[in-house]
Amino acid sequence: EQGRIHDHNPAADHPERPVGFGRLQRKEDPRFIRGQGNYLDDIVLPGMLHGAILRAPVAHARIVSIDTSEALARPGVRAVITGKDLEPLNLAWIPTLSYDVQSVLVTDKVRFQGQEVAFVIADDRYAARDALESIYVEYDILPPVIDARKALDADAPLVRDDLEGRTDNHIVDWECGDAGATDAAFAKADVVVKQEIVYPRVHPAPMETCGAIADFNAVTGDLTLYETSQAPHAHRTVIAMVAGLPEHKIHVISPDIGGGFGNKVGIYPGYVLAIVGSIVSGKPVKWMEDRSENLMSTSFARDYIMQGEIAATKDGRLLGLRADVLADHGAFNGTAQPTKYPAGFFNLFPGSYTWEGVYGKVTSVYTNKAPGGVAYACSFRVTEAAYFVERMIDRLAIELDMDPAELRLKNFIAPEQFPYDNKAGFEYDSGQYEKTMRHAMGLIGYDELRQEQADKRARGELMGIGISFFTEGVGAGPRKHMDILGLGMNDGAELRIHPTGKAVVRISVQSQGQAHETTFAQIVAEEIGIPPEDIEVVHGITDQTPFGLGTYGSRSTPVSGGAVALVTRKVRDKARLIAAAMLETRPEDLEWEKGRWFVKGDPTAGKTIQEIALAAHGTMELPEGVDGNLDAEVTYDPPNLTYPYGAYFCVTDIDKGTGKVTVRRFLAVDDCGTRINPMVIEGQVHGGLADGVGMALMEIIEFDEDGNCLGGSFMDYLIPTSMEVPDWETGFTVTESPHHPIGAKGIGESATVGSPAAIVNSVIDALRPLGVTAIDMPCTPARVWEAMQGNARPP
Ligand code: MCN
Ligand code: CUN
Repeated sequence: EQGRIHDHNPAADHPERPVGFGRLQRKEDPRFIRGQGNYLDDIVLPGMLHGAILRAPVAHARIVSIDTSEALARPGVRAVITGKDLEPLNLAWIPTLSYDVQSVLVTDKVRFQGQEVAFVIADDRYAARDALESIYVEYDILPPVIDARKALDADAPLVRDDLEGRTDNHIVDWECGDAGATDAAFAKADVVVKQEIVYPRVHPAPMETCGAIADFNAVTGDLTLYETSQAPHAHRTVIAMVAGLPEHKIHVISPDIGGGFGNKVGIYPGYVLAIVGSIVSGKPVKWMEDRSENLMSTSFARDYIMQGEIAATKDGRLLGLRADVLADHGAFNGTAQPTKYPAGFFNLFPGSYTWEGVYGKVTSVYTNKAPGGVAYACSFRVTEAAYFVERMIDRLAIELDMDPAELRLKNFIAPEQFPYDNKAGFEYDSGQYEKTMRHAMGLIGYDELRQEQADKRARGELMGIGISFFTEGVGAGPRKHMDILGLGMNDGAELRIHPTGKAVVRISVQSQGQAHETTFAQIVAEEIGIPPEDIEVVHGITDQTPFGLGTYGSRSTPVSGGAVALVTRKVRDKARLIAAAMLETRPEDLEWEKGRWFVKGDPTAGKTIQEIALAAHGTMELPEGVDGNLDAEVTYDPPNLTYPYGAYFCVTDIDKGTGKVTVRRFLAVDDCGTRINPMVIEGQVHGGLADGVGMALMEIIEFDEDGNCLGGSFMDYLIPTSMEVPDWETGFTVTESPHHPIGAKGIGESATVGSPAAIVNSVIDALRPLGVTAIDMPCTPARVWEAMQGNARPP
């Protein structure tokens, strides 16, 4: 029911041994903490060979020649494959997830540093890697396009001369909102502020890099493909289409995954090369990238240059918001989002507020950099949208000389306005923004912090308080609007209760660390009363699970979670018919309590789900229309996205001498509707907050003017450790999704979406006494120090 809120529900939060929702310990942890996980590189198949990829050392160059003869002659080397070898197989180029094509191995010219040039197959990893040094490639170096701002210049080099008829680096223009209504809103305004906001290129950098093992059986025609994949079913379909192999002969297995964060959604050249390698060698072939390969060539995130304009009355009523974005997609348009959303869900840029008019425009371009753009816990670009609007609100607060919390409180969408049309094409399902905001302000002690800050400022110390109040849209999606490569974004679920009352639920999504084996068992347990220990969750193996689109965009709970709740209810309904026959009564006369059906008015006359399961497989005469066994399957098509949100507060201290930023406190109050496992939710939030500190203060994938990647190792691409993050403070409110079967919304990306703006707003707030009104990420000591000298970019 809309509007139910419980700030804290200890009974649901800390039951001793939860039968359904609650703080259940993760089922997967015993194997992980004992080192018994089974990751891709743990898998060894008999006779397996190893592949290694030769990568381009330059960003833009025509290939003159490739000499592989010395490499082929080396001991242990079985084959060396180049683009020319792939051309007759029609595999030199493959489709991207955005209806572009990407190169598997270069045939014409290199388009980014680190691009795949040749593939060596050898008896072991060392032989394969060593042989790369014996391949001689002659490059004719071309001037690259590195700065997206120059990509559309008339004299810019053409990145994609392979595409017929193409004369420039423009990919697509996209818009949302109402330009006319926005102009009218701006015309009324007392105050208009412009601000450029850059969300730099960052990388998901999962702990486990990407890899694949292909095992092609030439006799049966079966291809077994082990791969680091967030979407095994979608990968199988795409591979069937690309490789021309029959889909039922392809068996994708996604084993334990050591973090995905959107990095494992796409299909990388290495996966295709492992398949080709297995077909040509007749042996299983493993390919596993190293850290630099991962950072330099696989899906990056963001790279949005955003021009913002915000309009308001002088007493702080928001009127209009404009966003004009230049998006750098790299050399191939490989962004992974629903087809109709080429800028992802940037439609969320109006945020949590009411406006008279909003207008957003995104132009994407090709550059000589690695492809990607949609990754790193982004909720399909809501990261960029939320960062944009939350920075703009703070920028306006500075102009109005108004408290940023007060400005937000004044303009929130009110609870009774839901479902709310955000004027940019999305309909928010539910929210109680003011309630959540005030809860967070109480938890952090907002007024006391402002007092402390005033005292410190009087002493010349730099302390900042930053706020971000974000709204996400997760759970793609309704199939009528949302597909990837034509595949509707729905998910299946199958539930089988065995004669002894133990259950197996099969799902189409794939955990990369989110604890699906625990939480999906909890959904079944909540709905049918079997303890979660007795419920096995099967995922990641296409042969054993129903079709569905996989895990990204925090869609597992909103979509697959809905499927699991509904399939369990279907089994429960079947159990009711069987129970009625067992109790010699009518199904309408039965009532459900967690775990059993009993006769209304006679609680002693009942059958547990375990008793019913046994009977369903037994010799009793089943009621008319009921078949034997206790199982069901569904496919769930969600009616809308779910819209989780949160109020985040960050307190920073800045060292005046060095510009070093210390995050002293961080509070995240999240609302993800019904909470399945509060411990897992907190884990998701803690991880996402650490991501936020990384992006706000340390992480960036930069390039020099020749296109050399300056972030290709963990020496240069800095990720936060326990030293850089505070002890997280969390809180929550619960506003159920009115359309989700259990009222749950996603949580997996909320903290990454919400936290960067809170941190950067806090840094700017700390630097206010020095006249600073803006700074771009990452707020490294050097950048902060420059801003302190009055050199912040933009001024
Ligand atoms: N959950 C819950 N109650 C809710 C919502 C979610 O208990 N109301 C639980 C779920 O049951 C699930 C977990 O929280 O166990 C995350 O659920 P959900 O929000 O549905 O997100 P997904 O499972 O679809 O995970 C995807 C999301 C994405 S897109 C990125 S990116 C990211 C993230 O998850 N990558 C991760 N968190 C990650 N966490 C780990 N450890 N590793 C990654 O690669
Ligand atoms: Cu955008 S990263 Mo997650 O959706 O896999």
